[in-house]
This record gives sequence, C-alpha cells and structure tokens, in this order.
Amino acid sequence: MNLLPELNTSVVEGNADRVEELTRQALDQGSGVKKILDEGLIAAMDVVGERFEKKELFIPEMLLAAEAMTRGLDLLRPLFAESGIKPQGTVVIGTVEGDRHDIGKSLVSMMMGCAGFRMIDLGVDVSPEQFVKAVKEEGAHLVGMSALLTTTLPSMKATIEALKEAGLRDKVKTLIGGAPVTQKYADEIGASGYAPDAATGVKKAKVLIQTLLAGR
Ligand code: B1M
Repeated sequence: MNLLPELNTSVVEGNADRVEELTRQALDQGSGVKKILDEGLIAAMDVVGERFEKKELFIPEMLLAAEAMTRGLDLLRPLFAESGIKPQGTVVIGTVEGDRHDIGKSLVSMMMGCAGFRMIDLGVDVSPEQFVKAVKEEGAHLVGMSALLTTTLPSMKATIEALKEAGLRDKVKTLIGGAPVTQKYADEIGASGYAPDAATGVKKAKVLIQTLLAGR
C-alpha cells in the first residue's frame, strides 16, 4: 500500500504523531528516503506554502505542519548520507542582535530545513560577529537574518558590513525578513534578497544559492 499520499496529507494537517508513524512504516516497507522526502514531505510543504499564500491557512497551521514535517525529517536525516542526497546548500540563520523574537525565524529555519538545506540556526540576539564566525566555520552559502523590531533593523546592516569587512561579502548571499523589513530596506543595506514570509524565503534561498554556485 502506498503510504505517501496519507503522509503528505498528515503533514498538511500538522499531525506530527501520524507523520512519524507513517514515515517509519514507509521506511520499513522499503520506500526510498528520497521518495519519502520528495513525495511525502516536501510536496506537502509546497501545498502548505501555496495555501498560506492564498490565505487558506495561517501561521498556527503552518507552524504545526512544519513541526510535523520536522518529525518525519528527523527520522530520515541520518539516512541522507547513505542515500546520496546532497544538501541544497548551507544556511546560517538567526534573529539579529537585540531582538529575541523567535517564532518567525524558527518557522523559516524549519521550512528551509524541510526543503533540503543544511541549517545552522544560531537562535536569537545574534551579533554580527557570531554570524561572521558561523559563516567561516560552516562554509555557509547564505546568511538568513530575521528582525521584528524597528530598533533592531540596523543590526541587519551591521551584519552585512561585518561580512564585507571579513572579506566574505562575495562568498555568501544574504536574505532578510521579519515584520518591519521591506524590499526597499533590503536594497538600502545591500542585502541579496528579502522575503515577506517563510514560503517565499525558501524560494528565494534556492535562487540565491543557485546564483552563488553558478558564479563560483
Ligand atoms: Co514583541 N513586538 N516585543 N514579543 N511581538 C512585536 C514585534 C510588536 C510589533 C508588537 C506591537 O507593538 N504591536 C512590537 C514591535 C514594534 C516595532 O518595533 N515596530 C513588539 C515589541 C515592542 C516587543 C518588546 C519591545 C515589548 C517590550 O518588552 N516592551 C519586546 C522586545 C523583546 C526583544 O526582542 N528584545 C517584545 C517581546 C515579545 C515576546 C517575548 C513577548 C514575544 C516573542 C516570543 C518569541 O518569539 N518566542 C513577542 C511577540 C509574540 C510579538 C508579536 C505579538 C508576534 C510576533 C510573531 O511571532 N509573529 C509581534 C506583533 C506582530 O507581529 N503582530 C510583536 C508570528 C511570526 C510567524 O511572524 O516573525 O513576522 P514573523 O515572521 C514571518 C515573516 O515576517 C517572515 O516569515 C515569517 C513567517 O511567515 N520572516 C522571514 C521572518 N523572519 C524571516 C527571515 C527570512 C525570511 C522571512 O529570511 C531569513
């Protein structure tokens, strides 16, 4: 019996226990990791992203779906290396210095992780120096920054400046988001991209990393 359609629906519905159960069963049945990931999990998050864009579901449902998917992903992650699935790129993400708002950043981080990126989540109140250090240590392709306070927007600019000073600006792309952030602000501070929501963030991250890798 093909369990993947039900796995897909369970992710969309945010039923984490069922997702864990079905992922285990699908693995036991011999469905490949990549098939489970693509058809069961990632396809479901595409549905969630589309419904969110159409305002058919909202943040709480999106968080539940992301948590449910993470439960399935946790079972698959150890098997990725054996299956030859390569991460799409490494993303260092955090809420910028002075800002402790966590929910939006974590949602973006989870969705990017679900989309196949290797995520280094630095948490909240992350200083420019911490971002720079993590980019160097992890060989990141993208720095994702979140800010919810107008008072912490300048920390995004400071981080981009710090990346430039460390000689990393051409080696890494930057993506910013959060309620007070706009495309105009991204352009002003020289960020590579801006995303108004998590689903767009995933799409932009893919494009930015592809552009970076094409230029190397
Ligand atoms: Co605070 N807070 N808060 N808060 N808080 C806001 C942001 C505020 C707008 C409320 C208000 O006054 N109406 C206001 C900011 C005003 C301003 O600067 N213009 C505010 C304030 C003032 C404060 C304090 C200063 C209050 C105080 O202590 N006097 C204080 C600051 C603490 C600090 O950070 N140093 C504070 C504290 C808190 C709590 C701790 C109580 C709590 C945070 C809990 C937590 O995160 N664990 C909190 C909350 C919950 C909020 C509101 C109510 C909700 C924020 C949220 O989680 N939204 C918020 C009001 C609001 O936004 N309606 C408010 C849901 C989340 C999923 O959305 O984070 O926007 P969001 O993320 C979205 C997109 O923006 C985007 O994708 C996400 C999903 O679609 N996105 C990205 C976000 N990051 C991205 C990164 C990307 C791409 C997309 O790429 C990397």
